[in-house]
Amino acid sequence: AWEAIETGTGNTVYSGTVDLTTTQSGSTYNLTDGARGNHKTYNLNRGTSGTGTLFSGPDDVWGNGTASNAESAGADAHYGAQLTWDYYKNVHGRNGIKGDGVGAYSRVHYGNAYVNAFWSDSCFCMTYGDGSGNANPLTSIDVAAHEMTHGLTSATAGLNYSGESGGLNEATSDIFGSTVEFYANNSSDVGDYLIGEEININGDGTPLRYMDKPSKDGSSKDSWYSGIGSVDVHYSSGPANHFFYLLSEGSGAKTINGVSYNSSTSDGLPVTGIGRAKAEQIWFKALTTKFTSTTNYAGARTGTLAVAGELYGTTSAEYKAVQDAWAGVAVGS
Ligand code: ASN
Ligand code: ZN
Ligand code: CA
Repeated sequence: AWEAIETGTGNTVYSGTVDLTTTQSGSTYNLTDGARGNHKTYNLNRGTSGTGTLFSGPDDVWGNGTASNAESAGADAHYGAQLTWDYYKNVHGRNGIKGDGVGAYSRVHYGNAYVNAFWSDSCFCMTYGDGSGNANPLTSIDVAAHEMTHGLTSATAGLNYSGESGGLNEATSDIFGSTVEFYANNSSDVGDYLIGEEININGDGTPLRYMDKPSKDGSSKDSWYSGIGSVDVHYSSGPANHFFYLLSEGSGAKTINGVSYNSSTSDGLPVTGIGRAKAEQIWFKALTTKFTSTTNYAGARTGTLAVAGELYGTTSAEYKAVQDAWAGVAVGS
């Protein structure tokens, strides 16, 4: 059968009605993104292995906006992968996770009431559970971008997933989870410095993580300390998430897209932000040209300062902001 790249309609759980890039094969439409390395979205239908079935059907409309329709979470996952691909291509000049234009794939409806999502290097794919009660699939934009970014980190710096490098790996996924959500600029799902605020994983509407003040989640660390390498990587990520917030937005109180933040520093000194657009360039370039599998917090400081020097010069406001933001999370020289 002949194949054509099409623009379908996704009625997502979290992002309203969106355009999805799909493929038409004969009289069948598939959730295969022909414009982005043929990234595919599969329905595991509660299975936990293999790929289940590729979402396909006689029309190019996917889901109905509620999680009770099996296609809806597929539409979210397809959209999140599409946005993340576009973000890396348009903002950072990277063509796909490995930079080779080849797509990965997504699997939704993993297991029964599975309350997590994950990236796997072995399948080069990301997987989403439906959440408890199957009401809140873990398919929001920030979660999708978080998981896909694990693939990027693996393909670049290769930050080991334990100790301080593990915290930096997790923070990289949160940082780009946030920046992709801002990039989406979707009216149903505006950007913020919160992770997982839409999936209601805590049951009380609170997010999984807060980048302006990581300790608000009850477990994450706001600042570096010797020994932080022995806490869970989802909590030792705190200082790097906090660094990224301070570098982007500066210290103090601020409201962005209706969300209020208040970020303080461990040294009590103010930080003047340089804006997210510069901060994300610095982190991406450090990740892809300076960080290695064993980079720790001190190394992240050295790497981001080196990049700030290359991009803006060592006497620039940007360079000073990188110094000040690291000092604000107790990572010193
Ligand atoms: N959602 C988690 C993550 O991406 C899954 C995990 O802990 N492996 O980090
Ligand atoms: Zn993660
Ligand atoms: Ca978010």
